[in-house]
Amino acid sequence: MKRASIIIPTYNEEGNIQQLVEQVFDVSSHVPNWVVDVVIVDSNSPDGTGKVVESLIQKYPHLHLLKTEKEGLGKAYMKGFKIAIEKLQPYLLFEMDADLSHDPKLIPAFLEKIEKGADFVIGSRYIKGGSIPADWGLYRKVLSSIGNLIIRFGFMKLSISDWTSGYRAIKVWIVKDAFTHTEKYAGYVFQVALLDRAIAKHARIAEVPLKFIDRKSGISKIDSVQYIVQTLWYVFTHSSFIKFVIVGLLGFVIDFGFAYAFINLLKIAKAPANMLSAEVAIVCNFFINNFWSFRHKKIAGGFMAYVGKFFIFNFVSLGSILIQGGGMFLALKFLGDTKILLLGGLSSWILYKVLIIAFLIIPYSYVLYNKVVWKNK
Ligand SMILES: Nc1nc2c(ncn2[C@@H]2O[C@H](COP(=O)(O)OP(=O)(O)OP(=O)(O)O)[C@@H](O)[C@H]2O)c(=O)[nH]1
Ligand SMILES: [Mg+2]
Repeated sequence: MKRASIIIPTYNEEGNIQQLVEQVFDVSSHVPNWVVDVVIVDSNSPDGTGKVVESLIQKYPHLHLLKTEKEGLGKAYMKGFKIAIEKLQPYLLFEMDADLSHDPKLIPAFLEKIEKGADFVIGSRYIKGGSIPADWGLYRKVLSSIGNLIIRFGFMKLSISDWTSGYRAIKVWIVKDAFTHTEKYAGYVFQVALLDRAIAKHARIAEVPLKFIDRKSGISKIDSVQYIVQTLWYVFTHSSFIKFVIVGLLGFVIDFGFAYAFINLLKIAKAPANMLSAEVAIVCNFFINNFWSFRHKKIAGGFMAYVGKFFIFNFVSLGSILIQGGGMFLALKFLGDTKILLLGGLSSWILYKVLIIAFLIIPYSYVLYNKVVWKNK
């Protein structure tokens, strides 16, 4: 028999906790091969959540209560994980919200994925069969889905559809390995930090569809502004994206300078001049990206691997040049080759170039650099 510990942080969940505990033990009594414990980490909820749990402990010997200060969701999870690992010696840890948003009936689906070899299973609202509540306001829907897209794109890990879900099953070795990293994240961003760390350690990630049910009792504890700021900051500081953007900006300066010189000094026509200047910038970017932005994925395997990647890089760059040239050609043809009075008489090609780079070249390059040139193993 393997042991799983379900960690449930609570803050003012008096109206939900009894029903949740009953449901969890009902489901877990039917799973073969697993002994399931539940650890409630209650941050001294003023509404008496802790009292309810204490009374339930009489009935459920596998129910445990850890009382903590209110220091945020991440801290509550870390404390719950530590105590469970120490006292219960689990093989697997679960994260689950207390507000009945996470249906305990999914527990067997998580265990099945683990038994099939996954290390980290996510209850995902964004894969087929999963969903977010239909009655969520537009603001929350947009925030959740755009937020996830930014994280997926930032880390260029598009295969994981739900980074922020708080319903997860995680093997103990991952949590132990992540301790020193995740300890720095007290709030909700802890979830992103833990998953990021698991990926860095090559954990096998799987997802099960989760139909997220909106809470019926109690209120949300999430501080959206703090969460958004911390999550964006985490993505920027832990992914290659910010360095990639800096290198891109440098490339932009080189590109711009050369384009300007080609057009104004050498009198080359605008479209080919832009293609040429882009090529100069792209070659510079290859070296800086390899030795800085994507240093952790630096081209390995000797001289020939290097030559091969350089060849591929040039092929990818060709796409960039074609987009630049084609975009510029179309823009000049259909939008006009004039001076824009609203922008102080700026030549229109300059504006087109900025827009082409921001909205076409950056996404195109970031995806291909990650997925083709500096691909992980
Ligand atoms: N122990 C502890 N639990 C917390 C803390 N903050 C939130 N929680 C719990 O973490 C879980 C998720 O919090 P929620 O407020 O439901 O956040 P959410 O699920 O993102 O948002 P809603 O579902 O809209 O409420 C719930 O079980 C909360 O009670 C905290 O500081 N300490
Ligand atoms: Mg909730």
